[in-house]
Amino acid sequence: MTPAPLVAVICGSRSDLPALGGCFDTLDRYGIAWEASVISAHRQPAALATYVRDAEARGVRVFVGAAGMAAHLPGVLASLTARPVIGIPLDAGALGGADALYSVVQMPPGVPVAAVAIGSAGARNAAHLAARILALGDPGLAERVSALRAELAGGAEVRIDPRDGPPTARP
Ligand code: AIR
Repeated sequence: MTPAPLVAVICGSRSDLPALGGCFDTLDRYGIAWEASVISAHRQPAALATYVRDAEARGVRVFVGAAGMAAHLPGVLASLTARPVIGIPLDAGALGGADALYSVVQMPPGVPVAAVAIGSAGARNAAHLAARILALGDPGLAERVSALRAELAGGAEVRIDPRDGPPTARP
């Protein structure tokens, strides 16, 4: 039997999915069960509310919302649940993601969204942050978080020739 998802990733459009690959890969790397959905806060508000209620009942602990343009999806998620919400602003329009960043980060007091960076870097960090939240109640996952931090800490390259080779891949 597949484990019940602990993280729900929701994006506003199928056009957002290419930016989110790193989020799914990173959740897999931690061994965190996740599910993904495409539900626009503006186009399908009623479906979003129904989905959140159902996901909570199924045991989802952390919600990740990703959207571009006027990216209200993470904020609306935070209005629908008391569980942690991480918002990924995406570059989907003329403003290069700054529009989405402001929409995600400028939440009113009492309705928090943890905003990460614009685009694929933020998508990866959303997964890392979800892992750290879940690790508070999961010693095995806490070990995996520590192991990845140790891997990063060991990656310093001292006295390199900057003209040598391509940059190394980041987690
Ligand atoms: N979006 C969809 N509903 C509300 C918003 N803000 C976002 C999507 C996508 C962008 O609008 O998250 O980044 C363009 O969506 P589409 O479907 O036109 O490609």
